[in-house]
Amino acid sequence: MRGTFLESETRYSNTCDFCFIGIKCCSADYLLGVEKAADKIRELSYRYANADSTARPLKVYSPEEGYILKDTNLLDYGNVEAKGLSKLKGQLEKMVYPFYATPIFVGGDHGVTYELIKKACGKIYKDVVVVQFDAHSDYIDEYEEYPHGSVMNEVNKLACISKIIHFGIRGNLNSDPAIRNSKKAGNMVVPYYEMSKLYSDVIESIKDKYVYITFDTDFLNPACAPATNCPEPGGPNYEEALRYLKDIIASSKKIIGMDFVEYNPTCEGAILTGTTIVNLIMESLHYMTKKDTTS
Ligand SMILES: [Mn+2]
Repeated sequence: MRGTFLESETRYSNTCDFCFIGIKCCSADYLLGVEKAADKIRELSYRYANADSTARPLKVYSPEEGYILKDTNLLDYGNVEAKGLSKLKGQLEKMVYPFYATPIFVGGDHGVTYELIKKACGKIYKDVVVVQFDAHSDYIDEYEEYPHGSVMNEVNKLACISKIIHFGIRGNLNSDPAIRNSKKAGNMVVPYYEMSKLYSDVIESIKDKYVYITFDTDFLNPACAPATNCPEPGGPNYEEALRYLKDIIASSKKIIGMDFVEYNPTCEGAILTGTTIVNLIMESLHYMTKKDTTS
């Protein structure tokens, strides 16, 4: 259907494995623009949709992996729209998507992730490990003032969550007390400069676990993803990000949900950044589908 992610269907079917859900929500005025992310991602995904206007099977071809999405059953749920986080909470509580589908939430600043994780866990999943791809720990203690910078602090209080892995943090906007508090709470801090050293520990700690992946755009090197509110110099490129996603998806018991946040299409470099995210989503869908069909 025109205008959806990869022209996918919007109607429910019992074969739907993944649900693309747009989050039109911005938690603070100084972050405005992120509520436009989901629709921009849909628009940019159009070039990968089938040229013959069929929704399925998706004929996205990669020289390395072949037809990556031919067995992927994806539904575009549409948007959840809310002015502020308390409204988002209400909207998500009302929202019903197929319980057997893995939600792929797209849009918003990082503040939205708390409600998204609650929704993805529902009453079903416990002992969930959150892998946070991010340049910042987002573990400061000021929820009211900086909801997107303290969101992981809140996530840590959720009963369904057993551990957070702050993956790839770097740059000079991090906070020493935040990192210390998170470690004290039993979480794992993986700075970018130690990623190769700690990588096997990361993979080990998610092995056979339910995992939720939250992907902040600023995790990526701004060379491939500049359109975000808090870009940080340096950091992983696209291929590195793909490898991490691939390994984490393969080692987990199941990915119970993903979100892609902090993309601001009103910033410079919106097409490049959005196209990078479209491809991260497509590849993640591919890795998850492959895992389902081989395990
Ligand atoms: Mn973040």
